[in-house]
Amino acid sequence: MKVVVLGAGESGVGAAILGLQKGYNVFVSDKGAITKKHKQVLLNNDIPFEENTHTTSIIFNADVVVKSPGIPDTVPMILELKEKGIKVISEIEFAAQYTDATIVGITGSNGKTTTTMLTHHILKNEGVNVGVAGNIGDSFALQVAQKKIDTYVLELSSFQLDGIENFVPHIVIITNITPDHLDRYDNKFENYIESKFRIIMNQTKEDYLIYDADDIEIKKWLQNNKTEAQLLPFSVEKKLEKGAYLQDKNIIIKTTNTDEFKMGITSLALQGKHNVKNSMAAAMTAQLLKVRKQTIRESLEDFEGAEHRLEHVLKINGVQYINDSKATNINATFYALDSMKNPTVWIVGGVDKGNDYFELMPLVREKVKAIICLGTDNQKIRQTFDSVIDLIVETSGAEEAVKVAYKIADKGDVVLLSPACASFDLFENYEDRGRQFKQAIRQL
Ligand code: UMA
Repeated sequence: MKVVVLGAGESGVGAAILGLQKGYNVFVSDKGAITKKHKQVLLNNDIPFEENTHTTSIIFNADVVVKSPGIPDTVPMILELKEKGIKVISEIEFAAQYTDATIVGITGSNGKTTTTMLTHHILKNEGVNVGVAGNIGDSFALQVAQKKIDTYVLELSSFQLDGIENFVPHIVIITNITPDHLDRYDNKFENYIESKFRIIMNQTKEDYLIYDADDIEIKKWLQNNKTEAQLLPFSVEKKLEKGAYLQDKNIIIKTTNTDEFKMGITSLALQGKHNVKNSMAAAMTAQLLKVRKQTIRESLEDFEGAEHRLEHVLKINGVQYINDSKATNINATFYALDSMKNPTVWIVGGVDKGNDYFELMPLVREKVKAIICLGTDNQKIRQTFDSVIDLIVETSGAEEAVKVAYKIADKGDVVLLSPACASFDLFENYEDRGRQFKQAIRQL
């Protein structure tokens, strides 16, 4: 069977290695230049590839095409492949065929990395042979090729879900749904919502859907659509018969009619309303996987948090520097600004995915003393906030942004990098942006 892998990044190279291992005739095609690291892996494994072009005569000859998530479904070549009846799947779909591990699939617009890492942390502490993959770290395919894992916790983006067919997680968590990546969804929020819900499309009554019962979009979708999965909602607003809720500053979890787990929210390692929800979802997953209550409790207490997500970097001259580079949409930045307790120098900008910055206006008025733009096109940010923020500075690199912030911030202030945008104009990815930001702070 001929497998063509489109894109030679993290997921493409992983899929190629797995394809090779399964005895397929693999060819990798990348429209851009392949990084040195990934090229070396392809060369070491004798996997044929091309870069800076997509040769259609080879690609259209494939039995199946594994598409990297960064390639939109709307590019002409993908449309043509589909027209020709050639199967185009995601690396997640491809890899899932070759593992019988129990899958926990986590999606949502925000909080999915934290919830994924927290769930992994609990399972690991219990001694489960657990792996973490998806929209995070080493690709799922690479791990399926190289390791024998019993349970995978997968963070799944809408791009990865767009290319699934038979993939079915035993437990799904949908953290929340707010507008994101609309540029890839014809600027239609409903298309993005449908994409997220693909995660449950193959679930049966043996499976579970854990979701935010306070989220209007999730509730609406569930009212209008059918799912076979057993529903386990979580809420910080109301008491629930089954699922997780808050009562007198305690999380109460009832995954069955007879069993109850209770834990005070003040002892949670991750504070804040959204993190209470993330903790509820992770704890319910652990309960379903028969983790002992003591392990769940201890793990929720000692978890150290995700890099680039409201990460406290350093305090210099009484100014706290916070790295929230993972905030690539308005909603994530909303959480970040909302949790600021001190005057904030806000570093924002990058590749805008259809942002409406006005949603942040009340928080910006209340908390932000200066804005530092970190992007190549900052016009929309300037236009939105010019009338309420006196000081808006444009910068074109992490080091410059940090130096400007250092000059502006006074003792007691916070410097917050929470871009609300993707990073691809100035950086390799959000991790690169976060690391460059941290390095610049350490050099102050
Ligand atoms: N490319 C083509 N043809 C095209 C367009 C791109 O060949 O028409 C090539 C590029 O030249 C590049 C390669 O495709 O070499 C990159 O593929 P990719 O963008 O899918 O990146 P990967 O390195 O495979 O990383 C992907 C995810 N990236 C995206 O979804 C954009 C990573 O998520 C994920 O960690 C990785 O797979 C793991 O398998 C990152 C991300 O930014 C963290 N995700 C988005 C987000 O969180 O908002 C969804």
